Amino acid sequence: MTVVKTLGQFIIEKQTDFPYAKGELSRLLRDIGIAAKIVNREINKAGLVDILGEAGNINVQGESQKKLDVYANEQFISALSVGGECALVASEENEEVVLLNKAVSKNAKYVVAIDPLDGSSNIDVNVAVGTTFSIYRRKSKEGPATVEDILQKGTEQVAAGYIVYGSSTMLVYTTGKGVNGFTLDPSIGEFCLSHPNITIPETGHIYSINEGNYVHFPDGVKRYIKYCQVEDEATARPYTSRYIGSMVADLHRNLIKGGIYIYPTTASAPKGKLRLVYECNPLAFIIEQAGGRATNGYERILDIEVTEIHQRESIFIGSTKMVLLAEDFMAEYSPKEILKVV
Ligand code: AHM
Repeated sequence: MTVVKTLGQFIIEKQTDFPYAKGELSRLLRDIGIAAKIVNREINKAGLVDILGEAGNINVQGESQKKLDVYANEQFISALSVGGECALVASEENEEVVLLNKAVSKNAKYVVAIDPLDGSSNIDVNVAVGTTFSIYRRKSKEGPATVEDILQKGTEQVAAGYIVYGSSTMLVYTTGKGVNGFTLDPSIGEFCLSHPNITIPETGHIYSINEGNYVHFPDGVKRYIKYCQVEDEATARPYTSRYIGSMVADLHRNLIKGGIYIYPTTASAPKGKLRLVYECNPLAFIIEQAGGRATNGYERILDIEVTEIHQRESIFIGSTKMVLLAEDFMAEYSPKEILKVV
């Protein structure tokens, strides 16, 4: 008989990894899992938009349709609010941090950063999208939580994860003791452990970058891309180029198969496009826990000072050997001092 372990069972089992745990973090993770299932249900209906009505329209039940990223934001915030373990949320969808239901969360120890629906433009064309989240212990001990509570380096993350809504829906998370992946079984409505102890291959044959921006890339990145494209039997080059344009999906594939994902600085995004707090940091934590590496080409993502919630950063993330080599190209052709002067 096949033994199925659900996300809920797994979280409770793993609570013993933390001898003084009172179950708060477990409940928080469970709340995120619940919201993910609701969001997944709605994403699966996205193709029916012509039948059910576009976002902004009134649907057949007389309810107004919401854009999915707004819907996802509301679902995650409401699950965290009702759960009561989270004091404050920083979301891609909200300019300012959101203080949660004070009555429920007044003793809450945690704060959460989230991108509720990353790569949302892909929804219209039935391509995978994702959610990323980071959990921190709040810094203040009393009173209402403030933005300062979440302005913490990635190294301070207590847990982080992502959900990829793809050909199947998966939730992958870490609490700093390895990485585990759960696939949603729609027939029972549960995330089931499908990928225990995920490790990323030390090297791979996939590079993921939006090459349309090539002309604007730093020289180090241009040279690294050319390196990936050169024929060389010993290193199995040329590598394969794969870019979905949905960071979670690109990262998830590279995590399983081995590869590198790069979103460097460009002319239109001089500090990089992706957001440090709710995109780069959670994914960097996961990839490091899986044995990979995540930097901005020079320094470790998790060590970067956080000064504002929507801060942008460039990222080189994936299989350790590939990221290290890309960093060598950066050091040689785009040394940090030169970039600063430009
Ligand atoms: P979004 O928050 O507007 O969805 O942007 C984030 C996404 C990432 O998921 C993806 O990797 C990247 O932006 C793609 O950007 P580009 O279209 O510039 O390649």
